[in-house]
Amino acid sequence: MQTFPRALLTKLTTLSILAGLPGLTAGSDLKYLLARPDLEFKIFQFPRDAMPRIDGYLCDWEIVPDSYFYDTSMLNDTVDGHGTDIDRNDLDVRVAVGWVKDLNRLYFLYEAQDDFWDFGRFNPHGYLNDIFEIVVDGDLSGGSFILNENLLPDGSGDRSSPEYIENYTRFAGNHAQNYHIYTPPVNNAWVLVWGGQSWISQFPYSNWAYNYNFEHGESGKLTLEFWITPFNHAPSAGPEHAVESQLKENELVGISWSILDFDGDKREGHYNLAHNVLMVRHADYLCSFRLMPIEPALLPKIRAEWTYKYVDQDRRVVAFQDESIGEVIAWNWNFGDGNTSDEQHPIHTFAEPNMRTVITLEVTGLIGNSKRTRYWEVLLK
Ligand SMILES: [Ca+2]
Ligand SMILES: [Ca+2]
Ligand SMILES: [Ca+2]
Repeated sequence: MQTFPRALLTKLTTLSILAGLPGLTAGSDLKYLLARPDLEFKIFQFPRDAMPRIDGYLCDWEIVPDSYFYDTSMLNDTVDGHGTDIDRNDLDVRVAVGWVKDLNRLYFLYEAQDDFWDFGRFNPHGYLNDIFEIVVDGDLSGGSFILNENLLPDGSGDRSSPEYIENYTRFAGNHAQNYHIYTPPVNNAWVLVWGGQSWISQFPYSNWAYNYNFEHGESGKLTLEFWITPFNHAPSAGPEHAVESQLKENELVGISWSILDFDGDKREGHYNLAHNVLMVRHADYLCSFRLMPIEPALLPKIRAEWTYKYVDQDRRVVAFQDESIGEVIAWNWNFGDGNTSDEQHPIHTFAEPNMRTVITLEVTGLIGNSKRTRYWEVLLK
């Protein structure tokens, strides 16, 4: 495998975004640039007719198999010294990530049992809350995305310096995004976006709902359901200047989460999935998550589907693409002009102009047939 220096790779990614090229913008299996390269995590694909409703109720996650849930055993406290020896009476969590094909959204389910829910006030550390923090790098660009005071050109570490503010405003969170999610928010926003693009926490770029029944200081179980939109470029200038990450089936995105458990006046733990807390500021330390196809059990046994593209609309040459679901053993296309084809993906030239074509694909599988006709869609000049 050819390896690129990280800086070059980031530059190549930027260039391919600018050029509108596929390849490095998404879909590369660059796992060697990520944390825990021995593991691949899965993102569940919801069928379109079973998208989660963001209401805090989890009935729509019941179709998600257990293999998509990542629990406390996947975490490591690399900050407060617990390592992987996590007391589940102190904190016990379960997380799943989902997506819907052709929507650039990542859905999250977060369930947590905490012995002391800390929220709605400032504690002596200056932190607000129990926090569920996620970082998403939709195109695996990698690289530092939150500027640290130690990385300032002048090394001053002064967060009020013009250089720091300029760098932070221009670059923090642009090519990977960090969400500090308050679990739960009470008198504050639902999330602190760590960077200049707070607009990504607003609808229609995200949406969220909680379900819990406890007060500050009590124990209990919290459920949080939300989605976010990943961006290859999310500038502080606003969404009209942004570039969404295009989520594609079977491709990888970088994700990690960390959980900051405050129990009263002290932090009990700072657990993270990447097993490296650099994940909170640097996208080289995220885990690889694959955008999975729909689970076969959720698909119809057989369903005819097809799309088309004009090869040459003036010459009436049309390419047909079979997108049927299920195990198909035979295709039968009827082009409505007296011609048929038994190819899977035929290219057909129509002899006559026709604004009212009626085209049918019938597929045959081992367990039955399915037919899909489209009326007046393929326009022949
Ligand atoms: Ca729901
Ligand atoms: Ca706790
Ligand atoms: Ca807590």
